[in-house]
Amino acid sequence: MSSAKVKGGRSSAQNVDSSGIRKIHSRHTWKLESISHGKGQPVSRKAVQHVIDEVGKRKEKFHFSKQEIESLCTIFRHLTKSGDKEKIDRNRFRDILHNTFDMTDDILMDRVFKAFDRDNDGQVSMLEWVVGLNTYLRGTLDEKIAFAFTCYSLKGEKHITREEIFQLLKSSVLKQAGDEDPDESIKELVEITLKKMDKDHDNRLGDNDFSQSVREDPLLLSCFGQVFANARRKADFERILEHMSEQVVFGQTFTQQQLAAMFDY
Ligand SMILES: [Ca+2]
Ligand SMILES: [Ca+2]
Repeated sequence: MSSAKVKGGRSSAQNVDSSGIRKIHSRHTWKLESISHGKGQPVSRKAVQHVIDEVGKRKEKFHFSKQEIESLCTIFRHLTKSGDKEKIDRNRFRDILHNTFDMTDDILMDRVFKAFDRDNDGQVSMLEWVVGLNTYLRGTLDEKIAFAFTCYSLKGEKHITREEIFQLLKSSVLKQAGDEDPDESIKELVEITLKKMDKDHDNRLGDNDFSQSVREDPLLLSCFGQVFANARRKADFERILEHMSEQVVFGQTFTQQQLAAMFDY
């Protein structure tokens, strides 16, 4: 994608027909007109440096470059909607998961929120945003297995119970239903799932059961519903990130208008 396409004002932005930036808004209203100019604060170097330092102290492997982390911080600052807010609350985070990554299941969006909210203060900080996206967007299979398992174990315990499997399957299966008695067919599905995945036969899924099953059949990573970005929206987001990070390398930053065009909803 050429930077010229994105740098222009409203009219040239509307002409963009093949860039990721245009695509990410394909299903939403293009809101450049409604931007109040100068709203929000640009992310400070100090804040970005803090995130980069903290990320450097963590044990897990990091899949973002420094430029990309800076871009993620810029996006975060924009998403908080107002310069004085330091964090994203649960409702706002769910909006972001829905609008940016096409997630739809309320229960699972809540679980993804909880997986991001590492310190459990009910909000996602800039650091938690970057650390969460590291797995959510770019995690290795191992990291994704651990993330999905955390999301699926609804009570946050170390196993997924039969009831939880029922609840999760009910929530994802109902959307395509038409069945006379959906509960009955879901119960059957629970038994099939346990038979396939409960490797140690204790009538629930531990992280080992889950991990072993997903290794045998990677499609099982999302067996209880969507906990990662929709593939197309992930690619859109990655394109934006790539473009922003190129600009960072050349010492430029995205303007509020450009960010608003991508993320205002
Ligand atoms: Ca938090
Ligand atoms: Ca088990």
